Amino acid sequence: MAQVAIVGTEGVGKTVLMTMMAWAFKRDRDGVRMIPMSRQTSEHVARVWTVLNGGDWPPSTPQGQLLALHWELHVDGAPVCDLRCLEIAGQDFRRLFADEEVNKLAELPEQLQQLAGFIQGADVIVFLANLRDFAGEADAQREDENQWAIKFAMDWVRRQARPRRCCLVFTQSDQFGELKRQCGGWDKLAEKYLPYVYSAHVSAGTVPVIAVAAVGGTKVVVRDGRPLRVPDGKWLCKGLDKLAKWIGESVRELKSEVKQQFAGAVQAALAGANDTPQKDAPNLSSFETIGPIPMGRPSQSSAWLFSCATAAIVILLLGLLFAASRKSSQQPIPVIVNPTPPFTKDDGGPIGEDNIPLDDWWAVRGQVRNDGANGWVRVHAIARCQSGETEEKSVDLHLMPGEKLDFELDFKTLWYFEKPEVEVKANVLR
Ligand SMILES: Nc1nc2c(ncn2[C@@H]2O[C@H](COP(=O)(O)OP(=O)(O)O)[C@@H](O)[C@H]2O)c(=O)[nH]1
Ligand SMILES: [Mg+2]
Repeated sequence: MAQVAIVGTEGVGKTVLMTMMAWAFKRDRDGVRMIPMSRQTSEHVARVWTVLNGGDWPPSTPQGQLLALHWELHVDGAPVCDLRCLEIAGQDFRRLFADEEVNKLAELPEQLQQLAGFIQGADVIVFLANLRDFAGEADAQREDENQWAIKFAMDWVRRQARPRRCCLVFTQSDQFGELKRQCGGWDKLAEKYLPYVYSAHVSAGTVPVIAVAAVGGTKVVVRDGRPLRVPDGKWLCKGLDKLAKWIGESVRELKSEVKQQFAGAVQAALAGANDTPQKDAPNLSSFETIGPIPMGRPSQSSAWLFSCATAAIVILLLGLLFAASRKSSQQPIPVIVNPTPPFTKDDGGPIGEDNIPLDDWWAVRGQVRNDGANGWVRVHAIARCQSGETEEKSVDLHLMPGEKLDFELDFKTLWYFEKPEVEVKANVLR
């Protein structure tokens, strides 16, 4: 079953959004339904709904606490995907992505590893953002950190080999109607307030922007002599259907993309065009429900040929499985593929003397493929200048069997003019 992850920093509105979605799609609504898959999930929704219905907001999740919510999303009567939301504290999300600690995961606490694994294992990732963290944030550094966390997380997700879908969801949109009108739409708001995310992911049309108002609207009440904005109890929620449908659509598109790739890989294997076709075959592990590859109906006269072809495919697949299982020991077996020679990278920073951008650095890119069991791998590179100066960089990656991930290691302190020699290795982390 395809996996969908819903993530965002603290206060973005995860608890309220998931509760309102679970409540809205508890029964079939326009063909969509969300079925809780754990007692913890249904209990959590009931508890939060009681608080919201009583005209209050749920308490925020304390740092260090990890509550996993899990539903099955059904569209038109059929299960489409597992929908999961981790009730994490946003500090963890920022630490992982804004501070780029995801690059050295093996050294991080269990909880952060779990969060990274959760996002890495998902096929569709919904990134939640509260515009207040961008349009209303007085602290420019915090605003930058919030934006960088989303931008870097999207980069990280989309850098990975298997096909994925991401979307950017503006939560609490009931509060930003006027701002949206002034800017001319949600995409324009993204362009204005999250320019890096917009330029890198939204403008090309690969990441759509969806706005949701989970509680629909709020009213101001006075409690203990202080004005307080609380749900107005009308539940004129907006955007929930759009988000649920986008998720369903994305999963369908991904399934057909994976099917096509898989059919292509089988064809290439049959044609003998590739000596090791299984290495490039897409990872089907998260799409168990895809079913057989459509091959068309054989005519009577071609039935024998069809049976032979089917038998050949079955034998081939069994052979590949057998070979894979023999290879797959208890450890990952990392293989570095396509390491590029170092090239200069310019982030568009200021220009210094001799017209050399001051923020240029050497970058080495490549891919690491796992020919063994599921596990952690450290990609390590040593760059050496002619002057003998060296610099070392590494990144830790979690790889599923057969998975290929891109990596990039940047060397910023080496002298710009001297192109370094770089040696790249990958080792298993225990
Ligand atoms: N106006 C409005 N406020 C919301 C909405 N959802 C959440 N909020 C506000 O955002 C706060 C944080 O929401 P919550 O779901 O607890 O965020 P989480 O930390 O991501 O789980 C709530 O206490 C509300 O004040 C919404 O749909 N509309
Ligand atoms: Mg919460």
